[in-house]
Amino acid sequence: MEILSSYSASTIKLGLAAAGTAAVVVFALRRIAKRKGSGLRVANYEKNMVYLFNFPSCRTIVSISPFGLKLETWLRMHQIRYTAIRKTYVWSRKGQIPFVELNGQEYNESNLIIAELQKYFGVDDGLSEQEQGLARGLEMMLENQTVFSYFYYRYVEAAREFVQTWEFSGFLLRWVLYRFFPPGFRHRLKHHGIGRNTVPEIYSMGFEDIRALSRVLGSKKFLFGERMTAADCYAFGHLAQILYVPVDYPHKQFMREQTPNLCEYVTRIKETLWPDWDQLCMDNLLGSNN
Ligand SMILES: N[C@@H](CCC(=O)N[C@@H](CS)C(=O)NCC(=O)O)C(=O)O
Repeated sequence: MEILSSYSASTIKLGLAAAGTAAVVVFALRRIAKRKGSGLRVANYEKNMVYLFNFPSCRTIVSISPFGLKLETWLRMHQIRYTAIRKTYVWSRKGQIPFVELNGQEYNESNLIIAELQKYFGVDDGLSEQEQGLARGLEMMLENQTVFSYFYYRYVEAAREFVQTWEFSGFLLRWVLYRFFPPGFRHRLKHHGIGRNTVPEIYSMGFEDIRALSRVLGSKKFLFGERMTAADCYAFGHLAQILYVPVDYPHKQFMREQTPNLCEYVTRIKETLWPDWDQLCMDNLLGSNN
């Protein structure tokens, strides 16, 4: 009897210690996640070089951030000189990635960065006013709804599978993250609004967005014809997450079955602008420039 009670007492102590440690780790992670950058990261910058801060790569995709991938694709499309700094936890002043530094100044929020760089480097997509309106609508659809539809899968339903692809993070961090992501994202998506729907509804909203994009593309080479524009970079940033992150998003199957034109389009953009894709994935796999 005595042995039994001392056994259960030590089990309780062990349980409390484990719960305490987990609480401390989660608290520390939340602090890291919320840490905002201060001051410049690149002191000896080269004039007119864009320093892009992004996540490290995983085995099959250059960036697991759709926003970072979009921005880097846009820089490549305009052949703007940039240096990618693929670090795990470096945040902008607003507490997010991606962000850039240019000539000693930080620019953050990917769409605002593109607008600033468009002005600074004098590049323009040459779209008509009507096309600009459509491009804006597609951008808002992708970044305010589609993204949360497929994020629901990777951060809530398949968090464990998704976090396994983060080879740039240590085992312990991945273990904590896959437990932390589902409740964290459920909460976030509930406040966004999409998370109040049933799971099939959340996915079907994403599918309908993808179908709309496929209809706009039709049989054209790019969304607005023969020439790539910023809208193609937005689309690529998100669709590449669905096709190349090795988790079984229902959106992946939807794209393969229902929107083959979009699958070919993603391959076309990757082959045109990212000939070094596989090499970059391997080079940065372990966050080698962390
Ligand atoms: N609207 C932002 C979204 C950026 C974003 O959500 N970045 C994620 C990584 S993919 C992030 O920094 N998350 C940390 C956070 O939101 O606290 C943009 O386009 O730059």
